Amino acid sequence: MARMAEVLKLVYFIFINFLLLPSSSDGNQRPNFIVMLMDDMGWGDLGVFGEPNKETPNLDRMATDGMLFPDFYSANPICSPSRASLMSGRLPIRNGFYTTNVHAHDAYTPQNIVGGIPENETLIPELLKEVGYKSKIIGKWHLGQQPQFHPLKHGFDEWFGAPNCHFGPYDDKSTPNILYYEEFQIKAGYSNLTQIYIQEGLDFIEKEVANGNPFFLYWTPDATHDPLYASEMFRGTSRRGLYGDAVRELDYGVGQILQKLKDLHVDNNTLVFFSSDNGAATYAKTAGGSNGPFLCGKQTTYEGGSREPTIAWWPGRVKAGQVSHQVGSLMDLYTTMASLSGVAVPKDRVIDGIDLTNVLLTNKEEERPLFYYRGNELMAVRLGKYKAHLWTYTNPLKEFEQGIDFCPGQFIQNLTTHDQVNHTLSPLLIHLARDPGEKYIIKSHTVEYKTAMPRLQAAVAAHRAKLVPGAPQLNWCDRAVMNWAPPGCEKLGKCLKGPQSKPFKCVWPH
Ligand SMILES: *[C@@H]1O[C@H](CO)[C@@H](O)[C@H](O)[C@H]1NC(C)=O
Ligand SMILES: *[C@@H]1O[C@H](CO)[C@@H](O)[C@H](O)[C@H]1NC(C)=O
Ligand SMILES: *[C@@H]1O[C@H](CO)[C@@H](O)[C@H](O)[C@H]1NC(C)=O
Ligand SMILES: *[C@@H]1O[C@H](CO)[C@@H](O)[C@H](O)[C@H]1NC(C)=O
Ligand SMILES: CC(=O)N[C@H]1CO[C@H](CO)[C@@H](O)[C@@H]1O
Repeated sequence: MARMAEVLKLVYFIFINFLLLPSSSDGNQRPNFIVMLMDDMGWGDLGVFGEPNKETPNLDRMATDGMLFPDFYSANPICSPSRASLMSGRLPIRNGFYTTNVHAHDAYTPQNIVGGIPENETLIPELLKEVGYKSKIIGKWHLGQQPQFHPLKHGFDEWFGAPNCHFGPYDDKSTPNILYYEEFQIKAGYSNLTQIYIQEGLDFIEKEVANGNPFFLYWTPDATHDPLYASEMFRGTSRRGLYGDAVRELDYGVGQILQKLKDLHVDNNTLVFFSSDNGAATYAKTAGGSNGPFLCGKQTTYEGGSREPTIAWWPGRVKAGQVSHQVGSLMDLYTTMASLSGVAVPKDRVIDGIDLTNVLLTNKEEERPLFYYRGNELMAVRLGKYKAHLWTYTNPLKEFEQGIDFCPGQFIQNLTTHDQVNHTLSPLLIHLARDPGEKYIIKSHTVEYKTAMPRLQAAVAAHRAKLVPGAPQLNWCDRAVMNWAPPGCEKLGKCLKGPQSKPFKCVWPH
């Protein structure tokens, strides 16, 4: 029976592709987009970036067949602000994904967060919809817990996944469950969720190709975020333990999706980006990922916080085997997808993403400043090969003494400070090409410093002069907004009664 269905499916798709083939090879057709965004995966987790166990054959091949970006960043070293920036093309300080409760502290959208993505931010699926795209998000959203912030209210046609993180414990008493994680349980590191996310992705691609729609798939599984998980097929297969099992399963998923595009003959018309939302969670020690040669990890504005393992793949358009040292940002995907699909980005606001079309098609580089924010503070800036630290800060000493270490095995005098140190008057200068690990601070009396620093400071001044911070979305929490009675709970008979509304200022410990 199942075999029969498979055969019919195959016949159907051969037929459909026969019909579609002439238009698929027409270069003027709007390309499909797939953004594969991993969760807490580090720059150093891919074989192609030097991970010594070499367990990512599909990603390594994707890089060989496409363009590798060693100098690519997320807009923030933590999940929700990073994701909000990818979707809106704007820094968190503009789209509101930051807190003013504490100076320079990280904030995100836990289940009790009141705020979320503002109604007037125009997200990439909303832009693409104007020119006929169908969009689907599979996996983690993290742009707000309350229903008005959910993906279907912000341009996506379909959503399979959760509004939030999958860490519990969810007992339906102090913390209600997140619907999907109740249905698809993670038990002691075992879950079929990545397999389900892969299948959802393949089904969506098949459906939209059959319908002849240009599509945008935002594929964002979370198996590499604590609590880690992998399915039976992958458990125990990595030399690295459970984290490696999760990476191997995701790598397998990437291979499945790219193969599906080839089988449907839409590979030449589909731009696929692979990246991650922030640096690896170094505080998880050997249960987390690797940031390769970079300093510290997630939560920080050292390179390990936001350098991402990034690959672009577009057979026939992006030439195989290239490396681009373009200083790129996940926010650039917004502008690039808009440009390639022929839709204008909003003109009434600052868009921080730049158009990477020329980078992709001709491997040209464009100089641009990159701003590293932590919460409400601009901590560092990169321009060309130089980075200036305006502030240094890892995490509070008290927290560190309890064993939470964002920079395990790494201590750099004056740079990895537990106090927030303001270096704005004489920023700490690093040459990132000679010194990717940020080990050697260039002395302020040198000619090199005196030559490089004014350009970095001019970039900061220009940025600050135009900056109008958005209203902070991550200041207020309230247990009443938690997932007690999410949309659709009536149908499942799973609505819970939540507590009375009692807003309080969220506590952000670092
Ligand atoms: C959205 O509205 C808020 C509140 O009126 C305003 O501060 C912000 O600038 C607006 N954002 C955009 C992108 O128009
Ligand atoms: C995953 O799927 C397999 C095969 O269908 C099943 O045997 C197993 O119980 C599932 N595991 C979990 C954790 O749901
Ligand atoms: C895709 O592009 C490559 C390289 O230009 C070419 O060899 C191949 O035939 C193209 N495939 C299709 C299905 O158009
Ligand atoms: C950091 O130092 C600069 C230069 O002295 C100063 O203008 C700024 O107010 C300081 N920032 C804070 C938050 O103290
Ligand atoms: C530039 C800077 O902050 N330098 C400091 C580095 O750390 C030493 C030792 O604590 C201080 O003496 C320097 O002033």
